Amino acid sequence: MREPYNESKNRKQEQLEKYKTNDKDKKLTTNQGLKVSKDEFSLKAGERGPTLMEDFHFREKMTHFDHERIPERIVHARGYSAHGEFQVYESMKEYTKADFLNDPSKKTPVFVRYSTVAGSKGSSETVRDVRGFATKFYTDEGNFDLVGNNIPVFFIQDAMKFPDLVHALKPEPHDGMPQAATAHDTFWDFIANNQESAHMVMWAMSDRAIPRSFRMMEGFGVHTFRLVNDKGQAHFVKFHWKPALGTHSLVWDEAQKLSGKDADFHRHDLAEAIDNGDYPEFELGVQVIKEDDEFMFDFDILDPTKIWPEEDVPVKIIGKLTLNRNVDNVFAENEQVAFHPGHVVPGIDFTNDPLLQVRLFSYTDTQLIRLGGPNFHELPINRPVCPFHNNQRDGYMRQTINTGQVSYHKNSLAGNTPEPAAESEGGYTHYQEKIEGRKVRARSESFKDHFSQAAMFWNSMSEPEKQHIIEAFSFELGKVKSKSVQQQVVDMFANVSLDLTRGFAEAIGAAPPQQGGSDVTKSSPALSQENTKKKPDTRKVGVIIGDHFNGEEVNGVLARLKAEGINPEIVSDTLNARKADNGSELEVDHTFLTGESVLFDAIYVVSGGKDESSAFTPDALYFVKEAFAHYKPIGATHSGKELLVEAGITNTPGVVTGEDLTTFTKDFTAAIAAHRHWDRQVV
Ligand code: HDD
Repeated sequence: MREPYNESKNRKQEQLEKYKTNDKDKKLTTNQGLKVSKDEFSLKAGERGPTLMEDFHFREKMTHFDHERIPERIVHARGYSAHGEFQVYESMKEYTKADFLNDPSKKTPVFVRYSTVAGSKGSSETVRDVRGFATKFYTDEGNFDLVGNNIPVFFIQDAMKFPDLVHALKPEPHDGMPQAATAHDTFWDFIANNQESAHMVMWAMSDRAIPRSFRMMEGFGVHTFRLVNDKGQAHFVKFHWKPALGTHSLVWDEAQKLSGKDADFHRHDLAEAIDNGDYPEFELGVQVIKEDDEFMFDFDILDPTKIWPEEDVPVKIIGKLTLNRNVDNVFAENEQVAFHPGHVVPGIDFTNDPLLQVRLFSYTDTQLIRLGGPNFHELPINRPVCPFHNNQRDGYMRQTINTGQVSYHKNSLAGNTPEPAAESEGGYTHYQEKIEGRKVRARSESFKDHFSQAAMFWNSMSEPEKQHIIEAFSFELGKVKSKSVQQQVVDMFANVSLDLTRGFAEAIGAAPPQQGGSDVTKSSPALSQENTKKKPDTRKVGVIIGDHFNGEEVNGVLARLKAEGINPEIVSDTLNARKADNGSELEVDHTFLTGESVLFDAIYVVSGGKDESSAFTPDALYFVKEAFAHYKPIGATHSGKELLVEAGITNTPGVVTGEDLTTFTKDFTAAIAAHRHWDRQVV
């Protein structure tokens, strides 16, 4: 466990403190501060009589309750957040004048909200979907929001189509189904008829769309932004978040089961990690392209359906984000936070990416309805940590009391203040890009190749990853009812790969494509999760145990696993502590009923019965078989080995058995670090 985080150092935390209140040990009052004498009964005309209008206490309580809900976000409704801080490793002055990227000694407070896109606020978290990764940097020059996703491209190129995309992917309007899923007709009809989506769909059908944890996924700003330095020189930039723990995923069967076993799986994981002091870390990376090199690529760098392959444009790692504090109140922070890609600071500017351009309109607009008016910037979570002054006034729920006579510019009565700041004083100036052209509604010719990078993505996958993509298409299109839509999708993705489409056409009863395929042979190794970091840190191991276990050995293994940063949790058929042969005891964390195998990264089987001598419980057998089928590492000692035999699990990759404490733990830790063992035969 690390040093506890010191809140007093963080300016945003100091600011939020002022708004916090705690009702414990206080007298109950109305919102007018009146102490109330009873809170259980309404005021009645007689004990058995009707409730009276006069009962202001009842009316206030009920009216407030009736108005507790606000509209959920139209997309990204289901989300969870944490506080933290960001620090740049070295000054980025050469590229940007953004103060928080110039000073390596400066810690900038941040608030990050992770989300799914399609589902409602109460939907499950392990569904197949894009994940939002939105970061608010509370800089000394104002808030900078990096409103990204865990997938580096987008479904469409022009935000004009965004309402259509979202209508197609949300539950179908006539029956309101399915929830939080794209496995239905309208989504795939949209895809087949808007083929710029091909690249993004490849990512969405890959393991990236079922992340193991918010802590184990990459983040991307998606658009091409501009960095501008203090000499006014600009570079094109793409932003990346790289997770310290690597990029890892669930398997589909596991993700679906988790939806039922723990619909809060990802928020549990995030909150628990922070509570344990296992602070999630992400490094910020930038890909930078000189202005003069804008047209050097075989794609348009402003097209949001394209990546800049990391092998061609390396990602320069420039700083670290650490999440070190859970939210205190989910509504006040997670729900009321308002992100906006247009919240920028001097040194960061936009490009003409048509998706970004319209996002710059949409986000303020949506907060007006969602948060109820134009003063949402005054909500504690949204306030900048630097002062803000202007002539905006009034509106619903205004909290600031602006004193003085003047609320207009220019003026003489207040000495023409608040006054605009010169660029040298930090005044934001837009990059003076030269623009020429005719007014048209059109897609740029340079945006018309929809399949080359989709094919590159496919080429970059390992064999297991390719198989998972085929299975994802088979599942999603298997749920589609329209034969025509199914066939259109097969024909569309024949432009990406014939192997891919032949892989799922049969499963969905469509005609395999006779022609198509792609000439693209290029691959980008950075796209495969096989090549990610593999570490055992913070992995959860379910330890299956009964009484009379070998105390010395098991305690030794557990201590060694913990020393590797692994978190073992004990699972048995009762929550009573289990007794070892040497008299020691282990507290039990879960029963087989409450601690399913899908909640763990790996299983350590010590014994599978009530004690070493009794028969294995069916629950223990199921537990181990299920973990095996999800390619998880399994370690066994003593009678645990017999359980593996009974479960039909032999000596296959990722299965570690042994009695020598040191060797067993070393091999098991390596198996855990590997995440999943795809080379295992699962029948
Ligand atoms: Fe968006 C929310 C990310 C395209 C319109 N978007 C939202 C959130 C994330 C993204 C992470 C949740 C923020 C939070 O946690 O509160 N959106 C993206 C990315 C996109 C993208 C990476 C493509 C590169 N979005 C996009 C377009 C539009 C929108 C093209 C419309 C023109 N997005 C919205 C929105 C939301 C939103 C409707 C819903 C809630 C909110 O803004 O605050 O305005």
